[in-house]
Amino acid sequence: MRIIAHIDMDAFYAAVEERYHPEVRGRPVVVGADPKEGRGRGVVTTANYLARKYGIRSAMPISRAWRLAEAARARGEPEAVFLRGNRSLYREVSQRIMAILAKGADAFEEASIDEAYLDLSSRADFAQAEAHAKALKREILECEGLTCSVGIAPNKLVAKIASDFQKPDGLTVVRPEEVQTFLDPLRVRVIPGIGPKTEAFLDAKGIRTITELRAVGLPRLAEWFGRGGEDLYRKARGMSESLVSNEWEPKSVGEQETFESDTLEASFILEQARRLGAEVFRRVLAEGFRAFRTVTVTVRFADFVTTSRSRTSRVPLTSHQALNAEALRLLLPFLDARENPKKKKVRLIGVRVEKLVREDGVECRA
Ligand code: TTP
Ligand code: MG
Repeated sequence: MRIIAHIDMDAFYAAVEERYHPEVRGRPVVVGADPKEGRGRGVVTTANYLARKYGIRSAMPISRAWRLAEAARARGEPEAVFLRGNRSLYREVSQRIMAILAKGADAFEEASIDEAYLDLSSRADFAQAEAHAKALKREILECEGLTCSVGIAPNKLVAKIASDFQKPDGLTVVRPEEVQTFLDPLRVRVIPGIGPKTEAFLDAKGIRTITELRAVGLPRLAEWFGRGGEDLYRKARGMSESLVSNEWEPKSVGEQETFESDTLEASFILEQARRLGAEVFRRVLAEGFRAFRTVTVTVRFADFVTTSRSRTSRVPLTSHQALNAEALRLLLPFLDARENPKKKKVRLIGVRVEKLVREDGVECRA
């Protein structure tokens, strides 16, 4: 029998800000773009739980978050603090947390800056695994002053759903015989891989809970989702064999920027692309890689239509000049008739690299 834990930090960036800036502690905190008194562009990166009470959420336009905060203030509720964020600090704190989590696990997988999977199968039973998780939560609170939520289950899929079940500061244990009763009443959206589009599609068919999803036969799911149908069929039953892998590598490094105003001025856009490229390359090196093979450029137009173009080189690219050359080559068609015949203005650009190559020359899984 396998015992897997999934740990996810609570309101991670906002919680780190509260920890390092006592003056914002206890107030609603929003990390993201500059709100500029409601005229700001860009989005919310994360918000603490007090700010979430105002309806503020990750990925929401910062201008909307500002209006929600203003409305709360008008009702006499505490004023929200808007912060730009400090990624290198979050990365540092994350590395210390990962070191705590990795200790004593049979296998460890860093799944993102604030989440990890642990294989605890060598523990005698779920009660032992739960005791281990409680000790980890205590250590993270004592050493870093931060809370997290943990799910413990027979596999990664159910552990991830369980860690989200009682946030913040939660601990949810789902034993093998409890998996189906745990999942059944939940909304289909909790299943990793079901995003807003799939949720809306299923909703239109009257399928809202996992119980309802489980009532749909495999042929019908295959008809709707092709190869993904079988995956969904298994997920609805809490089935997943994927391993906790300590060979995890970040698959991509990227940066994006929303401009102050929409523009089609080539010199400005290319300069921003160079700046993003330099930052991406700096992070590639900082994360222990020496090269990459794929460069992707994303362009969001003023009407929010968003397009990406990628190119993969046969040989590893090892300099920021090479990154810039690729990025500019991919970007230029968006500035003229080739990819932008209507001369739409650009709202945002992004630069990302993938197929990263480690210092020791091993190429990471894409
Ligand atoms: P999450 O774990 O999704 O969110 P969270 O930790 O802020 O809140 P929760 O308590 O619900 O887990 O993401 C972790 C961090 O990653 C988050 O603090 C900010 C960052 N992040 C982004 O940079 N972009 C995004 O789109 C999201 C969702 C998160
Ligand atoms: Mg989190």
